[in-house]
Amino acid sequence: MAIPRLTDTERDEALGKLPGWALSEDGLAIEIELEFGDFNAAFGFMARVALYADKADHHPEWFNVYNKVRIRLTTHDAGGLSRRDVAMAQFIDGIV
Ligand code: HBI
Repeated sequence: MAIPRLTDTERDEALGKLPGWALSEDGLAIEIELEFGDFNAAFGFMARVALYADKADHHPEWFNVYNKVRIRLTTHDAGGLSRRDVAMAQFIDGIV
């Protein structure tokens, strides 16, 4: 489904309200690294994000080792950042 890519202004405005998130080197994604108490907490977090992703039909690119989770959000259909990435980042910020 076609979804518009954020303009640079929209992107910068969104990033300003997403503490801890950074623009990727290639400018196509936002990224964060999260640290939890242990693997159980990290995986529980990932399970919650997975349920959100399934409902939103928008999926993160992520890496987990023990209590650390690295997340990259981008919208493949938009060829960069879209409002779906901002919404997912806001959801994530709300549950950590
Ligand atoms: N997730 N991050 C991301 N980007 C997409 O473009 C995307 C997705 N999940 C599902 C999905 N697209 C499909 O539903 C179609 O829109 C391609």
